[in-house]
Amino acid sequence: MAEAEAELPEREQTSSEFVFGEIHRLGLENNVLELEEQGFTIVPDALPMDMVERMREVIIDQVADKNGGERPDLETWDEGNLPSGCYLLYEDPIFEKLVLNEYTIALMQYLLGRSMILSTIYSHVRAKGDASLPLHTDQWTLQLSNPVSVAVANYALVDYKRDLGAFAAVPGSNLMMRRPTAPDEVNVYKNPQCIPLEMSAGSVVVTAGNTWHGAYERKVPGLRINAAVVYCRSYIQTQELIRQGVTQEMLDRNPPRFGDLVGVNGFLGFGREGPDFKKRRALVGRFD
Ligand SMILES: O=C(O)CCC(=O)C(=O)O
Ligand SMILES: [Fe+2]
Repeated sequence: MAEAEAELPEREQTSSEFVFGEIHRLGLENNVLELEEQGFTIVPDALPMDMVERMREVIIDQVADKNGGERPDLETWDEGNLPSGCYLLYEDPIFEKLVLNEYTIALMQYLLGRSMILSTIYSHVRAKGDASLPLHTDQWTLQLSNPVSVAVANYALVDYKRDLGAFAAVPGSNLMMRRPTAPDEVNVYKNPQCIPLEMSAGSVVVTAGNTWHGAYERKVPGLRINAAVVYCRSYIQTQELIRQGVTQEMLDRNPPRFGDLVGVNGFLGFGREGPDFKKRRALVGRFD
């Protein structure tokens, strides 16, 4: 008996075994329920503080560069109107680590399947005087769907409180399967169902692509900075030119999963050398 068992070839894990294996390993079962019921979920303290501080510095450096050299102070800036941080994967290797955050990856794989790819690492930088961010859904280029094809992990890089510019969301809006349109639906202050998601710096809120979300105004001096990491299914056009910028050095210093996430291990997108059929994987179920 034991011998016969030993001869059985090891079966490859199915995608749902892979996805739920990670959810159970990290104890994220309640987060999955929240994603289904309210369309978003928070993982407190998903990042160490030294990483938060470093990312803030890199983002503020880029903002200063785009702002004619004037560097906004994290604690005191109150003029509003700052540029966003963009293409951050290529700004500093710390963002490579961010892309691989295991809590976010586990929850994103649940939403988007294991073949998901990175779409953008963006930073919304707001200060006193800036308007609130209207409620919207992130599945921009595709009709809303369930399961979704786009989702965002929004890392708080400063503490989120309502009047500090907290992330805003409408719990359960993911189940409505429509985008907000009426002016009172879209405005975070006027929509009675909209709530602030308050959390400390280093926490992440993962939001499905059909959930209504935005952000409150910052009413006190200082910057409100996040890192918004969007992932999508591999057939969606990425927001930033992620795959195009990847270097061998980046692949060498990261685990193999990084290559999958930045889209270099896909079957399509070949040049003169032709397709590598070994990379072809069927996308059949929602967790593939
Ligand atoms: O500024 C925010 O936190 C909201 C940003 C947002 O809409 C997103 O990350 O998709
Ligand atoms: Fe968004």
